[in-house]
Amino acid sequence: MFSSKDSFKDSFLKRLESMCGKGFEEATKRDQYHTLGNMVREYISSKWIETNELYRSENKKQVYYLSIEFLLGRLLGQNLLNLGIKEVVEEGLNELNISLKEIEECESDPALGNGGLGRLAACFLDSLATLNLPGHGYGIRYKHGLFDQKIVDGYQVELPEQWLRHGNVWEVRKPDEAVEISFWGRIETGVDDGTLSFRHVADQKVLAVPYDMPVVGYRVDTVNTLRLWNAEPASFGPNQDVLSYKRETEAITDFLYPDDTHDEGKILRLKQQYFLVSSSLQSIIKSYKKENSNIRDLHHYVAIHINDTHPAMAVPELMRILMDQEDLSWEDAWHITTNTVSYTNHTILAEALEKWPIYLFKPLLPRIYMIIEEINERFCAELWDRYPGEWERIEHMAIIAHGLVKMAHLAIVGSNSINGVAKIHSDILKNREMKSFYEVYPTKFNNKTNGITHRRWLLKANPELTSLINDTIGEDWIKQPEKLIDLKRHVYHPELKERFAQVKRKRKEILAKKIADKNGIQVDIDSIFDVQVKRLHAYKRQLLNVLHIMYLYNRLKEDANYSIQPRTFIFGAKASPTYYYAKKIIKLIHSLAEKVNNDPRVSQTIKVVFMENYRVSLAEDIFPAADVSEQISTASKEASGTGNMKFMMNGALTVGTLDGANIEIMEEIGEGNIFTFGLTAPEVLKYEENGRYRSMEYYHHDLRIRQVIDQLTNGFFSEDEGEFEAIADSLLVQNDQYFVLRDFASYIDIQEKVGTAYQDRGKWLEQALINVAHSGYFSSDRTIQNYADGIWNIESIGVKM
Ligand code: 7GP
Repeated sequence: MFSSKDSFKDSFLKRLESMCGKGFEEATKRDQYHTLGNMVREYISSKWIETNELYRSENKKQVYYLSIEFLLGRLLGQNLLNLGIKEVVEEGLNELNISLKEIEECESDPALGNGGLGRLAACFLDSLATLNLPGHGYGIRYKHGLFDQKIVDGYQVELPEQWLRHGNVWEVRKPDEAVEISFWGRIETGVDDGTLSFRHVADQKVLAVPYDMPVVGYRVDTVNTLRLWNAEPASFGPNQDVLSYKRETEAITDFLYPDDTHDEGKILRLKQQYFLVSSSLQSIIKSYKKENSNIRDLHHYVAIHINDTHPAMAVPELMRILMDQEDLSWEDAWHITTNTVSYTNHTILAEALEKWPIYLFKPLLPRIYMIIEEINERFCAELWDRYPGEWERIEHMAIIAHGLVKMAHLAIVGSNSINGVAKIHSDILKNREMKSFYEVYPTKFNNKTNGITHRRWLLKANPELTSLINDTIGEDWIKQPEKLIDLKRHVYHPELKERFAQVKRKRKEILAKKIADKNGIQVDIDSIFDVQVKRLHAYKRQLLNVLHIMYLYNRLKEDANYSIQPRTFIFGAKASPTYYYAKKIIKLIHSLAEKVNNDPRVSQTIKVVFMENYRVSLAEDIFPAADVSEQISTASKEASGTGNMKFMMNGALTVGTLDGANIEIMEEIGEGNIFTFGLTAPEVLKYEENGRYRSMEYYHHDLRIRQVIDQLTNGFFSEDEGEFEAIADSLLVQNDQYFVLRDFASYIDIQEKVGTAYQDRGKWLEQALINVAHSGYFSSDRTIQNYADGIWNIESIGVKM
């Protein structure tokens, strides 16, 4: 089918007819997409079967990555690339006058995630398969992924996302492997051989039906599985209100919660979490039991990873299965469970820490709650032995306290490994946020610095840069990304620099065209493309970026002689639908864009662009075109960041605080190749402790600050002077929780340096190339190998066809 372009063309045309019931002439782009997708999936299936058979016959340890989010992005292009059939397909299609790129655009982004945590899970799947590691994702098949963002008059409007509307060519429904999930009801107590036994008698049963998607490794025969669960009615009993039962069950997988670092605390979310955990564990245990007779060996063959605390009920659910179904004692079940489960923390923001009220939890999941109570009692008893009389400490560490179940505590106590996602983040966990737990379990805590898959974020997103690297250092780096460092020897060669400049220019042209089409704004290719794309959050400080632009606007207006390197400020961000402040920032960016872009003189120097509906596919056009990467979170608040790595890999220079992985990026490339500014994490934490920060002082003492803050409420932007009052209040009345004003001056300074540095073109290009050369360390292949060796204890299994 894909052996040559002629055989491809042949099969494609035949398949198009048989699948769509149309001739070539009538077929739409979407028909072509479905045809090609179908052919690729079929091509994958033999490798997929082979992989599964090998995993069964080798019977080695496998890891299951449980995550409430997988932010995959489009799959057609990535699969073609990984399978090594992209060229054949592209050439064949060209001869039929079809553009592969246009076909790819028919695929809707599977946006089953919000941001960092979900995208990391997707990068990890790609690395697991590529490294031939037996590892699979388990998640939820949301009918509606993250909302589509429309901007209307500068305001964000959310539209339901519809990725399944035209079907999903990659999935295979497996009704035979469906399992039942129990909610509500009561616990039946029995006596077996003199010991008490418990059983949950459910009031509501829901069917979890798996949809499997293949995860194709790069140029290997390994095809792992992403299993996404769909909720359906289990069976209809007599006297049942059939319609409402159907509605209630299906609601479980209807939509993704559009919040990332904020905890919603709704019962539907709790149902989603248990639904994911229970279906995944039942399925994992079933397949384990097919090959293994002794359940007591489970932890030697199975590792279960929980991506943040959303799947933390894996701990009590595994206990339930081992005790209530496999008849193990508490002690044996606990030994197996804690040796099976490991946990990653993704944020220290207090508002993200999941705490479930008992009154919601206990009636919905009575047996799970009962097990958590027992885990808690035993844990507190241990603490009591260790810290006799220290009530406060024990209350503070308890899993259940003050009417709440604390999911992070459950995850820590019930797992064998707790990791942060960048050095500084893991240190903050150990020394502050989770200090008391670190004292009890010092060996459980570790760091695994995040990474990104260079296959999507370089090979797929930036083929131009990929070819240039191949021409310069050969292709070994693709399989061994750390070899990108070989580029370093060449960064001073004028020819390489010139070719890199051409690549960047071409990618800026592509993005500029998109901006012209979508926003109707003409941007200057020779200006610095200065980009901040990520979720909208106060701690990420898009506001600091905005205030800097306002300051530049004011200077340019006031001083006809003020001259700077022209810049295009590009934003992309979704705000959680209920996050009032974040939505106001989006409106502010639009108001600012209107002011700046419509000023005949200022707009010759700076422009502001907000790109609607930021998502994986759009990101693939943005990263390659960036000159400057904005990573300006309040130090200590961004656990790692991964956008920072994507920019670096595409040769953008970072303007950043010493936060998250920015620090490790700096360590890799050297202080001279990054623009850092602002408070450090210890300084921020100290302010937070001593409460000595007074934002008002900065307002009074810095005229630049006073001017821009006054402009938020004096009618400068809008007739409605109240429009941005909440933002001004956050900075002054609420004492600027994220130290925007404190870091303002140092941000302005560093941005001035950026402008000057850009004018030394030769040096800038060298620095950009140094960034690319060092980005190999931030490949998720390195991260996943660290997890495999340091946490999961799994080995690669080479599938060979
Ligand atoms: C994010 C962190 O904010 C980001 O710094 C990190 O790079 C990313 O995870 C991957 O580790 N956190 C989330 O996306 C999130 O939802 C709440 O955190 C649990």
